[in-house]
Amino acid sequence: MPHPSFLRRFLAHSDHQPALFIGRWYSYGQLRELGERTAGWLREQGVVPGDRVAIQLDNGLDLVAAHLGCMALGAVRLPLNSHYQRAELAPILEDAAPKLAISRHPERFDGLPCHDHVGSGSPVADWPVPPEDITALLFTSGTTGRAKGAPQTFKMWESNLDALAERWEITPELRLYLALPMFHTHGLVLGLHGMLLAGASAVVGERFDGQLPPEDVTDVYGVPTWYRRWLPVMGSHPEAFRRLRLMVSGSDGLPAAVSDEVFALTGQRLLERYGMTETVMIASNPLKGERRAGTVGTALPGVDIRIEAGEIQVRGPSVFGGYRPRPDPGAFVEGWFRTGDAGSWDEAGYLRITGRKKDLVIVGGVNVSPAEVEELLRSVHGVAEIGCCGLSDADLNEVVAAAVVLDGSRSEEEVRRALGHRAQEALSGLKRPRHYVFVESLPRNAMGKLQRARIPLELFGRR
Ligand code: MCA
Ligand code: AMP
Repeated sequence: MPHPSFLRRFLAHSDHQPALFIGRWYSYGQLRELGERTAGWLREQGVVPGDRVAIQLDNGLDLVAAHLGCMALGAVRLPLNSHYQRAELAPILEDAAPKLAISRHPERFDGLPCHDHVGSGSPVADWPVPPEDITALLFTSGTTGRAKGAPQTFKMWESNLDALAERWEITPELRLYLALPMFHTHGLVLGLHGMLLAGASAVVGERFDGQLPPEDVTDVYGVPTWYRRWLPVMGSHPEAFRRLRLMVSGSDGLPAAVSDEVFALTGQRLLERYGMTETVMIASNPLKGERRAGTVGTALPGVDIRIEAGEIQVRGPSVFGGYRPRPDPGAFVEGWFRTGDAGSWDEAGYLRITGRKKDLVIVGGVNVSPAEVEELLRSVHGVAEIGCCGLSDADLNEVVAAAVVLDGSRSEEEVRRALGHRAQEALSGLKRPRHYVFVESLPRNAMGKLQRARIPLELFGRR
């Protein structure tokens, strides 16, 4: 079977070239062999091309092996946030129906065969085009509360990664510091696949630890929270950042003050870009031209952007084909994907993100659906109604806050404690409300629909 050029290009890099540092260096040849042996093991577990394989792992060799194994076999990766608890995983597993899971937490995967490590089998070196070219299914927080599956094709990724490579001048000489979790587009597609497609290399970090970036990296991809947390070490070790070729910020709005402080300390202007799981990257500031703080730059080559009634809409070869298995008829209008982000063009033709038309809270670069949090906390005894929103936060940009109406059966203190316990057991850390307020009623419109956008000012007295 012919390989799509995405796979062909990955397979063509010279065997001895360094690819990833994960405790030690792995060359491209070693990565391919790792993938082929993992594919053999997956086949022994009954996985066939087109089957979904759930991967709930932190950055590390097993995660990379699982991804490459699926590619070598033609299976579909189902990357899952490694922090997700059983209640957050259940609807995703129901929709994606994976054949098996790989996770250090088998107790989160009721009834599904779950392995806590990746195994090794006799090599399978097919690297086929997966059915419909779908190589991964990425679930993204829906505004409805239920995460939505966005199928990812090699074609989407290749066109987008080539556009980024052109805009950011990505060459095989580059070395990325890759500590973003490889279960989101940012770390998985731009980080891992962006480097492996270009024949470049990456030093994999298990997570962002606020320490200096490794000495031999040239590029860093991060979220605003990273750069904010890095400010003290930028002050004490500016040369460790000054020597970098490129520092990219994305996934969440970069406050101008952070951008300016980084610049003052290191002489580096963070390059901000904008993307979404459904579209991969949409717009970016330039590598060499003016990087305008407060904007996300201009459309990437091949991407069309329009602003309709204040909403950013996108089309082009890197935009996905629609949610699965639950299509959302409102996701596209006249062939344009509706991002739910509000935007405008500035005087230089750069895109500015001015707000969100969707009910979404972004915590440390991680999307949180307030509706999902409400759904998981509503059943706590003593709660009559609950409404969640985002409140600004000096570390994570935003955190989740909850306004609660009591039903009178328990005291405020008891309900507060019970909500804390429930959040601890049902929600991953960044989704847990950090602020609670107890109120008589929630803001609703004439139809009785909860108006989350009014909660911050009306019930917490701040944004
Ligand atoms: C940490 N926690 C999480 C996550 N990471 N919960 C859910 N999802 C996560 N990804 C938990 C911690 O375990 C902890 O829980 C609690 O949240 C907060 O602890 P904290 O110490 O502040 O967290 P941390 O471990 O330091 O991590 C914060 C972080 C990290 C450095 C901001 O989450 C991070 O690197 N985020 C980047 C996210 C990202 O890649 N976003 C891209 C998606 P406990 O209290 O139980 O210990 S958006 C995307 O892909 C689009 C396409 C785009 O434009 O890029
Ligand atoms: P996700 O669904 O996880 O792919 O997150 C996509 C969302 O992250 C977008 O719809 C935006 O709301 C937000 N986002 C990504 N990059 C930026 C950015 N540079 N500035 C502001 N918001 C961003």
